[in-house]
Amino acid sequence: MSSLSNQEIATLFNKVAQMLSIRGDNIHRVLAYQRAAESIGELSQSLSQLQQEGALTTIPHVGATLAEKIEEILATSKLQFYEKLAQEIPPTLVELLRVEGLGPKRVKQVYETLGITTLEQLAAAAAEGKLRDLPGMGAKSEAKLVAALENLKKHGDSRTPLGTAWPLAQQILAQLAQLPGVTQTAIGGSLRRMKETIGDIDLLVAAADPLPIMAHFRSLENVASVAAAGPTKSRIVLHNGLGVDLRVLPAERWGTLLSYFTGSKEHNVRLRELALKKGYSLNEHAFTPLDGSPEILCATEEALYAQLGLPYISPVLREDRGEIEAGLRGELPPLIQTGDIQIDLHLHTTWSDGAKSVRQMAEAAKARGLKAIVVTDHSYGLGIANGLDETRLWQQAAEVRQVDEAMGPDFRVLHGTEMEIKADGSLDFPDEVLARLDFVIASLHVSLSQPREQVTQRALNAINNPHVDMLAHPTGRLLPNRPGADLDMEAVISAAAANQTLLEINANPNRLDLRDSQARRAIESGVHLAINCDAHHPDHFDLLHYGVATAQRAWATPAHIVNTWTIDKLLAYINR
Ligand code: DGT
Ligand code: CA
Ligand code: CA
Ligand code: ZN
Repeated sequence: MSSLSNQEIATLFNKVAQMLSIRGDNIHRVLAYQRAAESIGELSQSLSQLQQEGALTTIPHVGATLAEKIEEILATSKLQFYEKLAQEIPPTLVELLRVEGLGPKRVKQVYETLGITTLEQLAAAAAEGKLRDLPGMGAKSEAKLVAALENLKKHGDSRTPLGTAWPLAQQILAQLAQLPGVTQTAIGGSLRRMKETIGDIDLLVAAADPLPIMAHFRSLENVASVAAAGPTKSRIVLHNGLGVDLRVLPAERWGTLLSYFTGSKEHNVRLRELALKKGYSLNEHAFTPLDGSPEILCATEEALYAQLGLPYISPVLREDRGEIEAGLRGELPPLIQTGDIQIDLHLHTTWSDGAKSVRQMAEAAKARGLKAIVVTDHSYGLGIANGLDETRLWQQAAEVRQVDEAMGPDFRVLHGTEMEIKADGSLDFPDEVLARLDFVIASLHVSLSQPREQVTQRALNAINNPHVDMLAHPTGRLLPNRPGADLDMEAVISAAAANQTLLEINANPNRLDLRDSQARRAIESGVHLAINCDAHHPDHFDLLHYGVATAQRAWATPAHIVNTWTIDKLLAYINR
């Protein structure tokens, strides 16, 4: 069975770093764990593979000591050092560091003086006015803390990003699929609906005898604890804190099982209402006629929907946002599919903060069946990303033309920029530079917390510039907890519609920006959308499906998404 993933080990190291900082350890020791966590998070190879090659110490910021710790984790799924540290510094204290303005010293203070170990206890103490009398506090800082706690509660719940949960679920499902007696497996819940964040993973299995499957599930290697163990339902908690529910029913009930546990709750309520109107009660087991005649089993979801007089409704639409009505009218949209995507308009190379050359990125895109890309490295305003000034921009243009030639007639490589919208609302390049590029992206990366009016005006400045073709990841949010700019999205959407400026659905699962609801508004307002991977590494092209799913949740059809067009059609649309 599998050992902890790179991501889980990186998370553990980060946790250790934060616990050390609360304990008051030397900053270098804290940073050592933090930097190692960062490098591990960016590895493209698995740690166990590196270990087998004896190459753990080739990881940046991983020396002999940390390599030993990684080996221990890989072998035992545990870290003694962490277990010991946890007896001194309760791991839940790390949660307190998420409160804005609360540093490690203060966390230690509230723990040592008031015995506070959780966010809830902290909120209660603040509400009771117990914090203002601590040395260095006061009524004013207490009030600030209350506000920060409320903000965290609103935006920072503990949901897991889609991109984290998806591979984990696939991995567990693949193991269950191999068990004897298993005839069907599926992901259910919000994960099957491809919501941007996931409360827990729901897994569904069809098998005549659930017991051995349940037993195997509860003994999977990455299980931290078993929260429930029933005859047809179990719940485990993984080491990263994510809960996983498993339900097992016989194959002849697969359709009702899958439908029920795919949800959403709201969609299910509507299905049950429809069923009642037709004289049945509906649950995960079957349709049960109210007149006492025998139950009706559905082996497929298609059969279930047909029983209700509905066409099959894709899981991504099951949110009770009009899909039932559209289904009854026969007007469900023909949703965009990943295979419809032909071009990617937003990616990075070693010219700025990307990992690979123009040529390597082009080859990677071509290998995935794309027909064209636009190279859009950062502009100089984003100094930390090694953004390009004009001189380097035109040097890069020459290289891009060369690679375009070299790739042959069936693959096009165009030259653009991802240009900073500066804090004062001005753009990084003058119009005459922009006019000479094939494609111009404008992005907000800095000063995202400006007041709504100010930050919206910055976005509008870019959209209203005739040389700007697309606004990338419009709000700049990062999932699950960084909310992004407080944009007046209606104003942004109307300006984009008026100027024929594209808005992006950034496919990176940490972004998914525009989000589904905003993308749907944009489509309804006549804005064309682009789905791009914002690839900084060839692997990132594989994130496309997250962006496509978000577009599907926005009811997007191929006609709404410019990446389904040929590059010539796109260039004509943006007047180049
Ligand atoms: P999540 O986990 O918060 O991201 O969202 P879901 O949708 O995965 O919700 P979850 O895990 O609580 O339940 C999975 C599905 O099971 C849910 O989408 C619909 C179904 N379900 C759960 N509880 C209820 C319920 O009380 N009523 C109905 N109708 N369906 C339920
Ligand atoms: Ca769930
Ligand atoms: Ca669940
Ligand atoms: Zn980018």
